[in-house]
Amino acid sequence: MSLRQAAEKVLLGNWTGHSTVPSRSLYPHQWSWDSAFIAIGLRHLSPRRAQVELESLLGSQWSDGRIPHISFSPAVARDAYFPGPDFWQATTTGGVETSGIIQPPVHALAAWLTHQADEQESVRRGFLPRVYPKLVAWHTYLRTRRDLGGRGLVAIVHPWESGMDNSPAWDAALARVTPAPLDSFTRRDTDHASPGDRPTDLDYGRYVQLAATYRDHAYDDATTPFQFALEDPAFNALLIASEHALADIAEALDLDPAHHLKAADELTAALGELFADGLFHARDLRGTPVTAGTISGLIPLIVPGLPQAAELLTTARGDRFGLGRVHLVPSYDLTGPAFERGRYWRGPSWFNTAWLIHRGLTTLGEQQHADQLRDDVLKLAESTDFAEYVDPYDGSPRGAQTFSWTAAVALDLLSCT
Ligand code: 2M8
Repeated sequence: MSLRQAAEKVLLGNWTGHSTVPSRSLYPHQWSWDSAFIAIGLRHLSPRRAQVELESLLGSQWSDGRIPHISFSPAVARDAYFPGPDFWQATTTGGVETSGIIQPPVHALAAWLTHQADEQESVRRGFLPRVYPKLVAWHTYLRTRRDLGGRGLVAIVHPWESGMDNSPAWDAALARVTPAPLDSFTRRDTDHASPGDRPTDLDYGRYVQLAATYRDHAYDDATTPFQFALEDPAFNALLIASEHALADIAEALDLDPAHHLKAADELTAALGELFADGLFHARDLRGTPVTAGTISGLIPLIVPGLPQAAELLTTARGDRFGLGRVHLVPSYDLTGPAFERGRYWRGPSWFNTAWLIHRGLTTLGEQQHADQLRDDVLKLAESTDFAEYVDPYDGSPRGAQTFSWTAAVALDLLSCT
């Protein structure tokens, strides 16, 4: 079977009829940023399905504009994943059970790429006119309700909102949180993945505590006493890339793109304040400066016209991230004190972040680095049976296998020859 056929098989196997689960075992519902990456790959298999994937996710959007990080499937046992719907207690006006937190805004970018895959089919189905207002409402939620620092950047209020749950960048902020008692919940993730690769019980207790506090304040951003509030470089960089995509969508709809370009410029200027010593760093709105260097700090490479791009590229190629010398791009500084080659977001390399860095390198005209990264993604997707993530030193598989976004980004990069 060719790599293309194998990747398609994974996406077909994880398709539920209107959306795709990240993994049948570990993550049996629809995840927000996973769906965006999945659509980017799915558009090569079926542009129509890619549209349906994004539209089904937007079907779980809240009336305040937020896109929740999980949209729960009623067909799956309520306790198959923890925290499940009974924990979050959040149901949309349309009756969809969801979580209450969010994930990085890759959606407008995914919608624009999906449209471009088959413009005729997109126009015939009225795809852009339907999704554009919802994507605008999503960005408006982020830029108004989530500018908790008042500096024009979006803040995350839970490590899960970054998509990089266990990153060392959150360690100091998390240490301030009193964990929920370990006997008050039952983890499900360690039934499916090696406990040594996953967050510790102590960290899980803190995740549960932060989510419960938000829930107990009805997910109200104005009144919740957020113990954890940080401006994350990747989250904001993805919002900028998505504002550029909204400008493209607006133009395709004969609307004025100017306010999206203005938003992108304002966010890019504000993001610049997070740059120090060759890398972007998260800003802790409740604590001291974050010094941990993570892949999040490199992801601004995807921002068109980024003033710091050349310095960032030097950091990516240096010893801390070893671009071209280790597998993909490690999630955390290889020389950092918290580095662990196998543990969740504390060192191993992910395929979705490699796709983002590849896009940045391509835009910058760094074709040799981009091609090398692409070849590594394709080789590892095949050798690991589409692993969730890999050891950056030997490329061995970690976490779940037949993982959807791994198949999706491989399918997308296969088409960039
Ligand atoms: C991981 O996050 C979930 C919580 O959302 C978990 O650990 O249970 C992260 O890798 C996240 O980025 C991803 O979206 C999710 C599903 O693939 O799994």
